[in-house]
Amino acid sequence: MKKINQERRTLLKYTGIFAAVPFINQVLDKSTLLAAGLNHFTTDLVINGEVYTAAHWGALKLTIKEGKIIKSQNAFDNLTPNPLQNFTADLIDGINTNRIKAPMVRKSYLEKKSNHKELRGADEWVEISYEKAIKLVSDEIKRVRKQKGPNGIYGGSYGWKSSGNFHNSRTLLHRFLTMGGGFVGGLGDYSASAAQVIMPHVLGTLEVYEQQTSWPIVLEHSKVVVIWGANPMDTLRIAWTSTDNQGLEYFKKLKESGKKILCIDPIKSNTIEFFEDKAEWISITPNTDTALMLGIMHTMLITQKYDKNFLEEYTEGFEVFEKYLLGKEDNTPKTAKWASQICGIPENKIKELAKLFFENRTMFMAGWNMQRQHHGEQPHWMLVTLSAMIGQIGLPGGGFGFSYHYSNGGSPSTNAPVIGGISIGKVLSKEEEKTLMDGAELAIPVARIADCLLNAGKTIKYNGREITYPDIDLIYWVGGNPFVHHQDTNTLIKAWKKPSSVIVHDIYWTPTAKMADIVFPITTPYERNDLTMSGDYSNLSIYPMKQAIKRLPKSKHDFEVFTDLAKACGFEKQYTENKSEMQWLEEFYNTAYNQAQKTGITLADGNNMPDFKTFWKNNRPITFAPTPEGEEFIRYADFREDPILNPLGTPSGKIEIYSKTIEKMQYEGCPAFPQWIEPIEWKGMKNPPAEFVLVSPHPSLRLHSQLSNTRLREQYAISNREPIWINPQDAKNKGIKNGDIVRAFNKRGQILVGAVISDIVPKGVVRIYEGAWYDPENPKENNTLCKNGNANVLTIDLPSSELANGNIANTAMINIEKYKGTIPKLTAFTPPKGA
Ligand SMILES: Nc1nc2c(c(=O)[nH]1)N[C@H]1C(S)=C(S)[C@@H](COP(=O)(O)OP(=O)(O)OC[C@H]3O[C@@H](n4cnc5c(=O)[nH]c(N)nc54)[C@H](O)[C@@H]3O)O[C@H]1N2
Ligand SMILES: Nc1nc2c(c(=O)[nH]1)N[C@H]1C(S)=C(S)[C@@H](COP(=O)(O)OP(=O)(O)OC[C@H]3O[C@@H](n4cnc5c(=O)[nH]c(N)nc54)[C@H](O)[C@@H]3O)O[C@H]1N2
Ligand SMILES: [Mo]
Repeated sequence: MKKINQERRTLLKYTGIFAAVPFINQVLDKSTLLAAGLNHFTTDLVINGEVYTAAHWGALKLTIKEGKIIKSQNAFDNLTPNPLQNFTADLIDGINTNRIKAPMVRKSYLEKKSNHKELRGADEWVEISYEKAIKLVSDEIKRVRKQKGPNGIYGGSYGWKSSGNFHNSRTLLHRFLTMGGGFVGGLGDYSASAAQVIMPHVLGTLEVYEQQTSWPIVLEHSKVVVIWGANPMDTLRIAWTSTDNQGLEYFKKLKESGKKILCIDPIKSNTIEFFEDKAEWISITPNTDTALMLGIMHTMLITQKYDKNFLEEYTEGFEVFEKYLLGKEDNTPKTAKWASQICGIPENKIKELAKLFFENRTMFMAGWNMQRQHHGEQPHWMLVTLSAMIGQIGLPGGGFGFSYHYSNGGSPSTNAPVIGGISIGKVLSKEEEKTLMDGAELAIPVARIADCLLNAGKTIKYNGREITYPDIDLIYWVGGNPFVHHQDTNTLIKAWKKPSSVIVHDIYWTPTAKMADIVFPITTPYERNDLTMSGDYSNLSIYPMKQAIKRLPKSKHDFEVFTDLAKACGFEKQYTENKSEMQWLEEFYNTAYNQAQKTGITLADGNNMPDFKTFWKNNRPITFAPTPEGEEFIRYADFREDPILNPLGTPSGKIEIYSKTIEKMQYEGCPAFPQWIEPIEWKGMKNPPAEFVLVSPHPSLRLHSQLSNTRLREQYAISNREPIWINPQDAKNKGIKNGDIVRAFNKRGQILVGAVISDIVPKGVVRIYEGAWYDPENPKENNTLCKNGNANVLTIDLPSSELANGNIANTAMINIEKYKGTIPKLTAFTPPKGA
């Protein structure tokens, strides 16, 4: 444990030795001053020197020359390189300078043409003045509110936006829409919806967004580490706040630890490549993990190698599950052989795993891809059940963890004080507040957006209750890219044409911006001041995000746009609280600072936390030390020690292998205990609708669609398209060669991709990363070809089940063929006509 503190100190020593940065006083141009009328503050822009800022991909040191970013690197020189960190300069312009440069409106919308909705995504754009844009938007919001109430406005606005506790675009939108009288929001997320709804029934917590058994404990005690459907060496390049790299450093230690490491993944991911001969790759048929787990559990049961005491003392309902395992009712014992036929892993291997897991301290580190699937509620529930049979939950280095691959889960917690952030505020009018209280279900599951737009008034089931879709007439989206992230793009296009108005803020002409009616040009995070913490679970550091460069002349911060809209709607003062950007930041910082003063918490180097002025002037991350409790944290240790005194938050207080709550719901898609349920499309189905299973995991060289418009693209694009990985034998059968342009298609749509022939994908499976910008060949045509290769044109827009209504991006089958048509010019990164 001491070792880690030492390392932290070294890390700090490095930050300490950077040369002082020359600060040059510079008054910004008028456009950077707040619309709120607080125009006295000036800030310093470095013209030549270094500026520290941060992004989801970590703390950044930017080198500035004559007011331009010429270099971008990790702020901590001693950490594993993260390729996402070096392309900040490209983000200022984007490929083809695809920044939105001015407020713009779609021509037929501006002209109020009766067919204007049909032309979304296929129209010309017109620049308008900022004042006119504010008037157009505020008038339209007032109209919709008057006619439809808060139910007429969809502000769910799902998305990853940028880091920063102030310029937090989604929250800023919610603040504006809440104060104005409410809106329809989004429930859950695209990341872990299925798991985060099932887990509270099973364990009483979300599980996916919680601190894991600490890494030092894993490194000391686990004998076997199973990386189950996770690709941490890629997914830990980013964090929801900003990454501090700790996860990558720990996986490097795991590689050198000599432990038995297994990776269960259909594809030989970059993580598996990273482990080289230190890990064993077990390739599984996509969408069949629950079957594999059942095969392992059946083996444990019949060989009597499982922990009966644990099941008795700490779980509920194993007896029902046991009958299912043995096939008492369905006549199908879930034997290793049965599992093998479904999941493609040899029977003997399955038996071997059962023994290995039971006889050794085993930690399952599961990712989330397998719950972004049809019946995605089952795999994590099943893995908890498997862990319960093994009986190591709550022991050092045993059990399961659902967040080692995400935002540095397991990196030991500090007791750092936490900085504040912009809040969504309150509904201002009492009357509106009352309507909001009455209409208790003002949110829809995020991934049901297209279904909701297409079926106003339809009632769906959701986690034991019902939700009636509102009649949405206005969509307001900031900080997200639904025309990249949502499943079945062609259905989304139809749905998107329903409402009267679509308003989007973005930095770039993304496919979503192109599908809007009105767009506002937003600043990049490098053109504004902000603050963020790192270590979503550990609260390790506070990063300053200092403005690095002057902003584009007509661009605005989201905050400024909403301030002016609030002004037009009569609640500017409440929106801004009369505070400027720097005043907000000071307040957020002081929330932590005052706490540090009170409790005496110091930085990792023993120094006191600096006051805001000093912190801002120093322009360096500050780091706190993990606590001994943080380093020794074992998830569920207290429950294990005394399940009566420390019960779980489930109805029984125990781990619910059988849930009476779910039983009462009577859902077809989610029975009362975890099961193998055939997904709607998969390799082993009777009459597959297509030849190949499509796996669309998260991209190693982007964050979803973010960073697509940088030169990182040169490292992965094939013939200027998104790559598709194809097994050599499949490629041979189809006459496809490396670098060929391939048409991938199914009944939902068609895309062009560039072939990478490689045996990292098994036969019958192809991989296309999520996140390619949708680029329709002929936007006026239904089911037109996406020229850039957005996987979601091919995915299915169905809910995981009635329970969670999570997306099922990773359950889909497609066909592929060598593309023989004329190769269309890529326009994904070209601004639309008129812009
Ligand atoms: N097929 C498939 N699809 C998937 C997934 C999958 O596994 N497979 N995964 C899903 C998951 S888990 C997720 S989380 C989603 C991600 O989907 P998104 O979160 O929508 O993806 P991003 O590309 O991060 O979109 C962020 C957008 O915000 C913009 N932006 C950045 N900063 C600002 C700002 O300050 N202001 C404003 N106004 N805009 C800003 C960016 O330019 C970008 O357009 O995708 C989902 N889709
Ligand atoms: N670089 C980078 N990092 C990211 C993101 C990003 O876009 N880029 N996105 C972030 C976000 S928002 C999220 S939600 C997380 C996502 O985290 P995850 O959902 O865990 O990530 P994925 O890449 O979707 O999938 C992880 C692994 O599961 C494998 N897999 C696919 N299907 C199956 C299956 O049926 N069974 C098994 N056992 N394995 C399967 C994939 O091949 C992949 O290697 O990542 C985060 N980190
Ligand atoms: Mo996500």
